[in-house]
Amino acid sequence: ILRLRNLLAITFLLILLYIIKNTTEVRTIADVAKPVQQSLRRFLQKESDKEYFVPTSLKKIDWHNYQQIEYERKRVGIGEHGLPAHLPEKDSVIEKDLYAVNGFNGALSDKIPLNRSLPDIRHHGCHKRLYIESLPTVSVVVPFHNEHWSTLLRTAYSVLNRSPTFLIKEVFLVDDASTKDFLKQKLEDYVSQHLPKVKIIRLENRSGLIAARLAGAKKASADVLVFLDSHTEANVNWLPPLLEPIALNYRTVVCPFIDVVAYDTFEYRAQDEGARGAFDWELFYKRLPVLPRDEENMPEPFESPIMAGGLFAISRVFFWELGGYDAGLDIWGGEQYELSFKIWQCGGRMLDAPCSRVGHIYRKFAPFPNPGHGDFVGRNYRRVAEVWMDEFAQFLYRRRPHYLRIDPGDLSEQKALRQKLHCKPFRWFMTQIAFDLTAKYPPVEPNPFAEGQIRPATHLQFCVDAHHGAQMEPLQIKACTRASAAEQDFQLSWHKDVRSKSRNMCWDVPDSSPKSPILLYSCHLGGGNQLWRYHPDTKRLKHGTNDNCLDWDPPTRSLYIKPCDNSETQEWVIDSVDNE
Ligand code: UD2
Ligand code: MN
Repeated sequence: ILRLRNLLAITFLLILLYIIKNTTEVRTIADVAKPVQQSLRRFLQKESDKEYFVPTSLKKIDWHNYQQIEYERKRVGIGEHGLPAHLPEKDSVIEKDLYAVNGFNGALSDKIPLNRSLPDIRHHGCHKRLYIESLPTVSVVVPFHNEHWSTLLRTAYSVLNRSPTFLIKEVFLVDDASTKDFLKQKLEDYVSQHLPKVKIIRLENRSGLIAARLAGAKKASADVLVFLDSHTEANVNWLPPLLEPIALNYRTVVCPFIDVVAYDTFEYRAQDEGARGAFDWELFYKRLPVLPRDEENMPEPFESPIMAGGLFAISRVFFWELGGYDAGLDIWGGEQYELSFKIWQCGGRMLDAPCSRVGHIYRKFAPFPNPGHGDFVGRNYRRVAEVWMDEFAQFLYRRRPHYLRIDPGDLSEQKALRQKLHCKPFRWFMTQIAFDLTAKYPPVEPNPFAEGQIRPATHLQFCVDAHHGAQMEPLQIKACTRASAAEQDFQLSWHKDVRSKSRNMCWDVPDSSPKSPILLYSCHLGGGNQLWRYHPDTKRLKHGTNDNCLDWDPPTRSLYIKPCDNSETQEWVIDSVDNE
């Protein structure tokens, strides 16, 4: 009887487990991506053998819209001409609220006209530049997830107002399952009343920007696809410089210069005067200097290894020849590398066009929660590395060993595409296109010169401490502990900076006058304010090139730099120092 009872109990348990397993649905990233992958496959089969745009005339003309330029010149008001703006004190509550949901000043954006004027900050050579009169038509694709209504609409207005009307066939706003009321309920009405060329595409489930761009691109019918983020502003005469190189060679992809729309004041300004896109071996997007010969030819478009991701123009035919994006990429991240590698390795070319400028709001922080798809960025990077980066993938895995434990899903289609298009190896890309990348971002970093806790030689119980400080907060001296070891663990890296070992923060001294504090700032690898050198013989930690030394005041425990002298407070002990 006892045995029978046990048997029954076990059977019952097994049945129960079976029921539980089959009723709780576990959605993995792979499940989410599958429908997009299948529909893309069907689409690509239909899309093969389409013809690309060929210009019918190479005569060059002036494409500026002087009427629009004159109209904008006369405008006055808040945020006009891209000048910095501020809200009155009485709006501070709503300002805070909309900051928190957007990562930028949404309340201020609502006060700035949707068709505001922008400053013309192009290279002086752009004013006189002519472009061929026969240019391809454009479908603009703007993915968005819970974008703030006024920045989304300003994107559409800026495109329509600053482009030749007949070149813009359509503007797709692709809603990646937004939940905000305006976007869900009022957007259709608004655009059908005010912006007839704008069409809205809705994704059923939150699928990410890659799926959203693919959905827009599939509906597009013009010669060229122009992708934009949902918080951008196209500037004067931005379109012809993007289109001409594509008209002349359909395998050329062109990016505009990306300007900064300040997240707090909406000021419009340049981020720099141009750079070539690149990456480091954790796949953070980085920038390399413009080559001297390209500098001489400014504002001629110049080659760039990697696109920033959000803003570019590509022939629709070439985009689909390249298979579009890998539909297995989920939510956000990595698609800029996938497409850039594909473009270069599979017979295309990528340019930055200095005379095309588009402003973009770099958010202060990402306001969206992870949609519950796990480490989608890691998985995306893994997919891209496995398919395109060959033996160089190991340099990513060496820094992020846990990527090797992420299941990248099925890669057979991506690998088949690479074969079919006879794409070149990654080594070719690294030596011919991104040839100066490894000098600045070496795949294998030389060992740090010294590392560990850093203590004043006279008070070994104390340590320099980053105390979870944010950017621009000063470093402190605290009791050495095991508990906050990560905050006391530093590296004198081969970049000659002193960095926190657990996060990308460096010791920075923006002001070199005596007793200036040492601040935390993200490592920029550029020396200057972050340049440090340790001298084991004298125990001095020298900053910059002005003969300043790390120093402290034992009674108050404050930490600062001072001109180097013989005082004992300038002596520091570091756990482990490489003496070679
Ligand atoms: C940069 C790119 C961005 C993209 C990203 C990496 C620029 C200026 N921006 O980050 O275009 O390449 O790197 O993937 O080059 N979105 C969705 N669904 C989502 C998440 C985002 O539709 O689940 C939309 C979002 O509303 C925006 C666009 O995708 O329009 C890009 O997202 P972002 O602005 O958060 O990316 P960003 O600029 O930080
Ligand atoms: Mn963006």
